[in-house]
Amino acid sequence: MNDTFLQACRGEKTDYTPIWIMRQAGRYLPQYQKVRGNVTFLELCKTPELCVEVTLQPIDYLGVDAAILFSDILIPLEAMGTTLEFHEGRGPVFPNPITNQADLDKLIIPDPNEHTAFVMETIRLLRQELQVPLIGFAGAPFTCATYLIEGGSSKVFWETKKMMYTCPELFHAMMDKITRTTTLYLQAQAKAGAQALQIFDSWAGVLAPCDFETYALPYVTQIIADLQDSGLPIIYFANNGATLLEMSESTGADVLGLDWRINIGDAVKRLGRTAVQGNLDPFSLLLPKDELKKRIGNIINDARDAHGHIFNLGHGIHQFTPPEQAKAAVEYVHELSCK
Ligand code: 1CP
Repeated sequence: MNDTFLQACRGEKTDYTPIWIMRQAGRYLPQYQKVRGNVTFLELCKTPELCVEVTLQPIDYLGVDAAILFSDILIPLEAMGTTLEFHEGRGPVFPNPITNQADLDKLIIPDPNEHTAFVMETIRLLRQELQVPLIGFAGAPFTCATYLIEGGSSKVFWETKKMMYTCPELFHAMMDKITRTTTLYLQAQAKAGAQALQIFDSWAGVLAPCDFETYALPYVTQIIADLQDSGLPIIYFANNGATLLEMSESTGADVLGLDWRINIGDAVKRLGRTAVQGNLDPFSLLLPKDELKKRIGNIINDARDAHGHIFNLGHGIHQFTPPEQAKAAVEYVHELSCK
């Protein structure tokens, strides 16, 4: 069993820097496209045998040091009683966005073992197959809320901020419901066999620091406090969150995910004993191999004083990335960090 990733999460010394790649199972891999050719994305997410297959694809091909459950942050939101659709080329759509208290009252706090049994089954099956640790995950409440309020992806988050500023009670009530759902969902993943848990706050960076503190931070902090009993390392990734670093650390997360907009060494200097994960720009995978290798070496060197470093991209791998560039990146991380 390779548990270098878990050692780094705990801030222990490792023989080399472990790496996994955000969104490592997905559209850039022809193996994934083949599976996806026969089913819709939601069918894939709800079929444990297929989820196992696509989770394992990058482990075998890339040689990464951790697996991440194949699912989506929107799955537990559908379990709350919303309608979720994926439109080809447009992404996720919630045709009935939450606009008022009556909409919110219709949402339930689902029993994860009943309403998302397929996720727990995928985790149990994966644990029988894997030789590397398995990361479970969920979206952070703020990021989840944006999809429910906007009715899908957004660029400016008009409806979300409108609700925050003009109907704060409704916004907070909604965050509370998502928070309770997320805590139960992650606790169930831990019980099913996940060995680390990552909370994705993909849109945290659209908030002013004072708004992050009021509208997002307390809910992530609550979830992490309620997960302490699981004993698992918790990774919090606030995308575009360089200005939110100290507040992100205050959540009590064991590891902070970093995007590429900050120098990883500067981030380490601002943190206490929290481990870091990141932070190569996903588009750097397009660089010629010698330049890619140099960048990877710089990140490893800049992170040398970290209390645990897990190499990763600063955000998800782009769907048109040549897979062999990702494979080369994994090899370079292992080679350059080997002590
Ligand atoms: O067409 C397809 O096959 C669907 C593409 C796809 C995939 C492969 C989506 C749609 N989700 C996923 C899987 C997924 N999503 C994983 C597991 C794969 C892995 O990491 O190996 C994970 C961890 C996620 C998490 C996720 N989903 C996030 C957080 C991470 C991030 O990238 O910021 C977010 C924001 C989503 C929402 C989502 N899922 C899919 C789309 C197109 C979107 C919308 C993104 C947006 O609003 O811009």
